[in-house]
Amino acid sequence: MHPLVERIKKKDIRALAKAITLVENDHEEKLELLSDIFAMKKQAIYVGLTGSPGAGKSSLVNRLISHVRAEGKSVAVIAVDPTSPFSGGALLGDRVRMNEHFTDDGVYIRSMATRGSLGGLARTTKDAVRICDAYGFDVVIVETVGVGQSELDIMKIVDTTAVVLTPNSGDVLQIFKAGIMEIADLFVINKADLHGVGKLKALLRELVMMTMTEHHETAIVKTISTENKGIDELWEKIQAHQQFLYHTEAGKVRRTQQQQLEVYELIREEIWRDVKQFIEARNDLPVIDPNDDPYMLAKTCFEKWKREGGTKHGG
Ligand SMILES: Nc1nc2c(ncn2[C@@H]2O[C@H](COP(=O)(O)OP(=O)(O)O)[C@@H](O)[C@H]2O)c(=O)[nH]1
Ligand SMILES: [Mg+2]
Repeated sequence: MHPLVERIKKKDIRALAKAITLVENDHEEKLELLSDIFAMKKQAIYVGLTGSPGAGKSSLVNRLISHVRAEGKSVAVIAVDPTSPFSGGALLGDRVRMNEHFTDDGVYIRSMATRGSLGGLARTTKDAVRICDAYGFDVVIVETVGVGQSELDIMKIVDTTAVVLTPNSGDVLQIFKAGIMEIADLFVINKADLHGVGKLKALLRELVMMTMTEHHETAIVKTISTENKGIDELWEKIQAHQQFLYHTEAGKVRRTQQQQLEVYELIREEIWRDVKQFIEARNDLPVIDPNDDPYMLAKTCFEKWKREGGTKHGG
């Protein structure tokens, strides 16, 4: 077993932080470590909160932490910002909003940004979520700033995705265009103290009806995070969705499909790593002139790699 995993087993929080950094840096021990981590999988609930900047995600996470802690459960939060190459930036505000929980042993908060990992931010975030699960956190919350495709990728890593909207923000059209309907497991109308709540709810209800499957109806919850309202219902709906995923046949089918997709993604990452090493080991970089045909060069490289059996055999 990897030494960091041994330490995580003994509830060493510094080892948890180190393990996430190791994964972020694409360390060569990554897959071995993550495989040990996967074997330690517990029963954590994986929740994602996504939405536009300023929708109130961090405020909601802060309230959810308190709610879940009151039930005696521990919580890890991973705040992801795909727009920022560094940790910090927009996340600084999040740190302020979750400040009261920083001294609580039952709470772990970590920021992640685009820096690092070959597999991309979504991949690294999923690995970080699993590390938190292995450590023994009961709930793992991922907060992401919504920006199109990377938002969609990041949503795929949790079990239950809540899309946070606010009245009169115009986000609904965006959601419909970006294909978020298919990925949203529940909608949160935050800032329900503002005008336009009824209109937004009616619109969402229509969209939900249009895209509803026979297995699970996407819930719509109203919250006012500044007044701590609606948080209990939000938590209830999250748990109801978990119930669907883990205790129904349709939920099992969905989880199986997700796991298959993940294996394909990991294979893609491994192949890419190997092809790149193969090319670099030969100092056989494909583009010499900016006018070179990228299609033919990619094809030639890939075929050479296949013919020579990758880095292991070709050297
Ligand atoms: N009126 C109102 N403001 C809120 C509510 N929830 C959050 N806010 C405010 O919205 C701003 C952005 O909140 P934040 O949690 O940082 O949003 P995030 O960018 O989605 O994480 C802050 O000034 C919050 O105080 C709410 O329910 N009602
Ligand atoms: Mg935030």
